[in-house]
Amino acid sequence: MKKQFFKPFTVLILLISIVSCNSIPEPLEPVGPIPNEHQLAWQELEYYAFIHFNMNTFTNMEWGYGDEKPVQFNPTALDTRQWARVAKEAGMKGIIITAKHHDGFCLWPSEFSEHSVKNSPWQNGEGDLIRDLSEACKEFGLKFGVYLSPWDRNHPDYGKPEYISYFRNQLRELLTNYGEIFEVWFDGANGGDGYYGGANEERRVDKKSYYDWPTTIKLVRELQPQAVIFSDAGPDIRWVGNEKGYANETTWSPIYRDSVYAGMPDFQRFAAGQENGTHWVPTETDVSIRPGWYYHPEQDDQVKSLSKLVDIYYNSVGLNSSLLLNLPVDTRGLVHENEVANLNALATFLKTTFSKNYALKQQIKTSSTTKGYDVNALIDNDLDTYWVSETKDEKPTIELRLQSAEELNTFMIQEYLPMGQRVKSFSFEVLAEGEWKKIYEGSTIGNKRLIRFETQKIEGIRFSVTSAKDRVVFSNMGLFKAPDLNE
Ligand code: FUL
Repeated sequence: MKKQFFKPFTVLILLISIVSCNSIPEPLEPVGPIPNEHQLAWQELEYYAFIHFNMNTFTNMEWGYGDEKPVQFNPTALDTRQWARVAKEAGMKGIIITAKHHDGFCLWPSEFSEHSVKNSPWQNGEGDLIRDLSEACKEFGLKFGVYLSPWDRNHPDYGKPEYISYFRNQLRELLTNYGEIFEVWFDGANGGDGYYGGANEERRVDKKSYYDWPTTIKLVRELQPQAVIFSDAGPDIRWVGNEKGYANETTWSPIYRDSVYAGMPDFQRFAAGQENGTHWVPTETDVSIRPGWYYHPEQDDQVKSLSKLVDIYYNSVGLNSSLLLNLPVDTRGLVHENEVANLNALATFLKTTFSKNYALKQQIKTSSTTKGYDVNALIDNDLDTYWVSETKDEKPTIELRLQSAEELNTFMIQEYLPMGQRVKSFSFEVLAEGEWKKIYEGSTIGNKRLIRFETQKIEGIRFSVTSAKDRVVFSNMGLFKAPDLNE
């Protein structure tokens, strides 16, 4: 009998599998620690508001001693909807409010304290600012977060174990009664002199052991599992290491960590993160729009200018961080007009800049591509699709040519975070009048890297990774034209 090696059907199957084999993406393993789903969702927010408004607003202080009287809290025209509207129009994605600062005064009628709005003249003691603001945020489609100071200069038990139960009871109230919370903010400043129920003394605590942070963190997880927790070293997001609005040129999201507590003294080593860190804990850049965190009338003309705010934006959001911009609400209970003007100017600047991505639909080529991935994923404005270089390509390069030369000044690139942070160094060039010019050499990328350059007519760009932990995985790339900052 004659043997028939290839039946027509078998040939067809073979052909189909050869063709489809090329489009099945090669499996990819993450490198190092990676963000969890809540950190990933947080990462996309990028820009949101801090509001410092509390007893200090009325005493014209930054750190109240704790001996203030609830009667002093008396805003004349408090309107949390105005705060939310301002934040929304500014392009911010949420608001974090100082529910209790170091002086211990509570913006909600806590069952566990008399030192709260319930004993103030505001709304005859019937008000609940946390409720009002959480509702305003919901109405304006903003996320809502709370700052609860671990230090309490008013409470008689501060420094004793009893205070920790009080602190957790308060946290439970905040995380139970006001809907979904996106971020819980624990300040590192704690321990020192204070009123402490009339003791008027110095109380130092062991920041690491006194608060028993693991139990408190567990409580947050139980009540608001989607919330990210901020402190100097996380657990979920970490301090950028300064209050000026500037992240490090090198910013690794991974850090080495063997413990977590608010007020860790060695936070400086976390500012840049560590290439081979063990935990994914990205930075958050907190900065006030005025010199103070709280409102002081004498600072009315010191609201940061548009160009300063733009600089801060590029050096936080554009350096693998998120921008938590503080608005000191005034004694009326409103975001001051001077803030509103500059916030709106920033919103217009950002909208004008980023609404048109000149890289879309342009010709793009790369030095290599892992089988099954498409370079066009870089210019599809979709965070969930990504391009992968080949392992053997140690210096992957992306080159983009514009159909016609354009006057541009801004470049953007994003790593695909679910696969970990990989890039260690890169260089960026532009093609102008037929010549390649090196514009910038940098280190890490992470969630987003923004590069500004002098406005010039360019024909294309080249982005080269000069070292990486493994093959690189990018989700998006952009070319933009920012308006001139003539101030
Ligand atoms: C610091 C605090 O001591 C300031 O008063 C402010 O709340 C700032 C955001 O964090 O550590």
